[in-house]
Amino acid sequence: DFINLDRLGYPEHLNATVELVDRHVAEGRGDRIALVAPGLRWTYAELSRQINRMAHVLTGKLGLVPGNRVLLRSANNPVMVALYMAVIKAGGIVVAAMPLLRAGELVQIIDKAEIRLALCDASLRDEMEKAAARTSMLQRTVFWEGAGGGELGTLMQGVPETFEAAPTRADDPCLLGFTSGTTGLPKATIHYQRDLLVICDAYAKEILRAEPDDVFIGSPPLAFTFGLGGLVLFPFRVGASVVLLERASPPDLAKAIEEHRATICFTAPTAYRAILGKIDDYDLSSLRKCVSAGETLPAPTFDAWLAATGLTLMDGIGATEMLHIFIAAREEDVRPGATGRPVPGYEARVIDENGERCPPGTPGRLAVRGPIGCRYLADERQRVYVSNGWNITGDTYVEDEDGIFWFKARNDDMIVSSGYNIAGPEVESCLLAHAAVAECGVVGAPDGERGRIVKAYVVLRDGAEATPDLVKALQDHVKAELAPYKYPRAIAIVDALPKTESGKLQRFALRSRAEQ
Ligand code: 3SK
Repeated sequence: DFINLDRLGYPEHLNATVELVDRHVAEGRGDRIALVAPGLRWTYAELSRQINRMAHVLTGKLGLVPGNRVLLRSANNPVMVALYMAVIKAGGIVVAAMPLLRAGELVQIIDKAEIRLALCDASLRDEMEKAAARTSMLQRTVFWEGAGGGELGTLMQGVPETFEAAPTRADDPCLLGFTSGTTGLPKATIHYQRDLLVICDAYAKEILRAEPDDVFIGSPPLAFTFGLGGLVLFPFRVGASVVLLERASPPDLAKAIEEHRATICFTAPTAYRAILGKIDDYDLSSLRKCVSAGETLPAPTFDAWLAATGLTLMDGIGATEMLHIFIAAREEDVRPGATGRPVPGYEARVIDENGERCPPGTPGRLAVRGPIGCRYLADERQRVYVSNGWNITGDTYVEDEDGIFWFKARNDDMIVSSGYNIAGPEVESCLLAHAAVAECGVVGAPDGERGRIVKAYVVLRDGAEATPDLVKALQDHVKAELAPYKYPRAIAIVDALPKTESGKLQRFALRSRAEQ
């Protein structure tokens, strides 16, 4: 069944911040805790006041008008959350950039989304300033420090604590989610005010069944829509609280679960595996739900987590294009190793090359449709992603006789490692810029800890020597040019790469070599 949006009662005019934050204050829940971070606890009332002051700064001193796009860049902290909500309340469009992105990657986003205003945590100043110097598009960058200092803090002084929300419509854009695309050329996916509520009312209410007393925690960055949903929208929709971690390595995450008695955790299988390795060091007994997404969840990880904690990992697959999870496992209906069933409101099927539905048990391309679909910003790749109203996600799946969906493989050049999507060709272009590299091919290789790792096959230029120092230099080169999680953790120096007769790299041959 599709979710009938009329039945859900979304009005023609709505503002997601009003629904997610201000509603709690208006209905007498303002003193409940919304955000927890080191040394800070903001109630919904305090969060609402912060958002209002930021919205005044945005629309007054910084000249934002509805429809303007605003870049936000920070680790997961309260100011980042409040700014997200403030831009949306003011009718602007948030473009959140991962904190690890390098200047070149930021410039691509700024130019593509035509961003004139950026707000950035001062701890990420260097790459932001480098980016600003490389594009004439960006007119103004405001930095903030800690929980409200720096230039933003100065701008917020003496500003009113109430703000009338922009009269946004349910179908006004409020978010551009960037995804790197298989070639590394980023694509922006447009999401509307209503979409932010739809994912709560579909996944969070129907599958997660969160409660106001829940304490959410997790590791995905807020710039990744997995993190935005799990660590902002879902808790806010039910008036629960969220613990924000700027550093969320698996030990940090496990320690924080214990310290804050967190009840719902969002992270990727890699993190669950790493925590399992030291499970006796932590008291995780407060947890009642653990969501796993961003990469495939192997059955052994599921089994080990169940044995160690008594909890079923709730697997799910989502996409930035679809905003959040569209196939998921309910706790009471889990098949280890399977992703699950379509989230209520979504339909999924496995199709063959001609777009026909495959019989149960036959692998094919995953096609999905529902209340949210892909709308790329001015990008030809829209035609590839959406066909006959179905979103073709780029995954190979099998649907079994019971309507359960089982992941088989990605059918493009994306490498999913520790929950990050990494475009092989982007890493190739970066390596090719190094003086020692003549040719290269980059694919995913299986890895017990991270699911997959980035593996580069490199042909060296004459005169370059295959030494451990050179391998390290190549890795450092990628870390300096691209977000560090993209660097090749394995590099094989080879004499030649497999090619077609016309000289094209045969990535499938490298992929199968990497599997061995
Ligand atoms: O499965 C994913 O990678 C994903 C992407 C975007 C939003 C949510 C999820 C789980």
